[in-house]
Amino acid sequence: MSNSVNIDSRSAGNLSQNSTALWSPPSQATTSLCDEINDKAVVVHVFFSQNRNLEDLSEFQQLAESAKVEISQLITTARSVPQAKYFVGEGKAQEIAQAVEIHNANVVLVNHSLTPAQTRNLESICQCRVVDRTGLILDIFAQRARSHEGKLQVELAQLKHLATRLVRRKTGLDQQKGAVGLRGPGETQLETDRRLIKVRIAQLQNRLEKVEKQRNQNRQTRKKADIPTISLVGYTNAGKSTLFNQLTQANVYAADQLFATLDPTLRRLSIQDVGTTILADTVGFIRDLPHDLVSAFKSTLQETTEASLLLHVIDCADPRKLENIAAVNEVLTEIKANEVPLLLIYNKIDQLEDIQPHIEYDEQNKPIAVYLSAQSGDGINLLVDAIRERLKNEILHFRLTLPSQEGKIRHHLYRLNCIRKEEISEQGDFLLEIQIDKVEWLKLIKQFPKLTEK
Ligand SMILES: Nc1nc2c(ncn2[C@@H]2O[C@H](COP(=O)(O)OP(=O)(O)OP(=O)(O)O)[C@@H](O)[C@H]2O)c(=O)[nH]1
Ligand SMILES: [Mg+2]
Repeated sequence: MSNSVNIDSRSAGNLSQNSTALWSPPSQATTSLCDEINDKAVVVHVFFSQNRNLEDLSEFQQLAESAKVEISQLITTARSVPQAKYFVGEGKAQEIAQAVEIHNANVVLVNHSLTPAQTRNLESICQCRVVDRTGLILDIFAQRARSHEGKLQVELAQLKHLATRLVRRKTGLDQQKGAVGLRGPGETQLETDRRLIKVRIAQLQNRLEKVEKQRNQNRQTRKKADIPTISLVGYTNAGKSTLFNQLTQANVYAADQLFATLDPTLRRLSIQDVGTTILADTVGFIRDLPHDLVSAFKSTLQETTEASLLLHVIDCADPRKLENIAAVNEVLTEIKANEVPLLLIYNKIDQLEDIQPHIEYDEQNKPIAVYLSAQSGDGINLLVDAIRERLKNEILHFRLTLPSQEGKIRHHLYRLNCIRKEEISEQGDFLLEIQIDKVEWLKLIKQFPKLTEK
């Protein structure tokens, strides 16, 4: 049993054998052997347009290095569309297989999404594991997961990915399928694997729900105490953790590798005129972030969706700056955080000539972007000013009608000292004139969803 699952799970793209041991306890399920073993890889990239995007390739090399893989050879090719059998052409597939043999490599990394069949075909011609881009990203996450919750989330994402790739193999018992009817022995094996994966997925979801409850409770407590959360988001390696350390004098891990941060870290940050806030450092995003990962990380990403302000950190020295911004916006939309107020942080200005730290304002004089260097600290004071303005300055004025039975909400509004005038209608409703900080209002809406019905 474990044999067949292990073979298939390799095609799910896990480099580390341990992380594919489906039935081991969760504490070990995502530990990776890669800390000790250096996989030797042949890296494959296909250019699909005339204009060869070398940055995309170098990012993939960075991903491989971040997974602690040694690159033995890089093979590139150009095609107009993927080939059905191997993704690359037959001749190229043979060239890859030869490179594997020459370098004695034990894995082929392909910078694209492969179908299960393409993975299998390449594996059989190369006689080694084949891992696609999604598999590589999942593997890095497996190596980085430290917290209990992080490990559960990564294992869940791996299993969901695996579940979609668990397909019948061309060899062995499966071939008998036709001969013995629909439920041949091979099919039964496959069904068993599927069932076991389903059971494990349900178990993981159950455990995650419990951890999630605790996280929600903590967030509720912060909400009750009216503490706004500021969440750092951005492309991986943009400098979020470096900025987090600068702002909070913390010492979280920041490094020139992709996905250095996985578990969110929260610290108090005191801002004049705003009071105590919570700053959250979170996992970085990347182009084509596997959907299974986004959904598995839903609860940690919630720090982001429920923040009062997002700081979108951008490496402005990266030639793909605009594409990176678009990729981050895409994930923000996917996790429904695209309507949270946002401040753009153009980081690493020390790497560009002629840019001084400064704040950019919109027509209403609202700060929308800050240019700074998280590493040198230049412009950090401007960032604090901009955060203050963004969290302080948006005052809303409006009228609100509350039915008489909503005394609790009225009481709350009085406590916030935001009722400027009050009348009672003939029906006994409260007619209120409200003046309130936008951040406070957003928090109130979350606490009393009824308010949005008004
Ligand atoms: N030159 C320069 N380098 C910086 C600056 N800020 C961060 N870095 C470097 O960029 C690299 C990535 O920094 P991190 O803070 O780990 O980036 P991150 O966004 O947290 O990355 P992940 O956690 O991997 O998503 C590190 O090598 C930092 O030293 C900066 O202002 N200037
Ligand atoms: Mg980080």
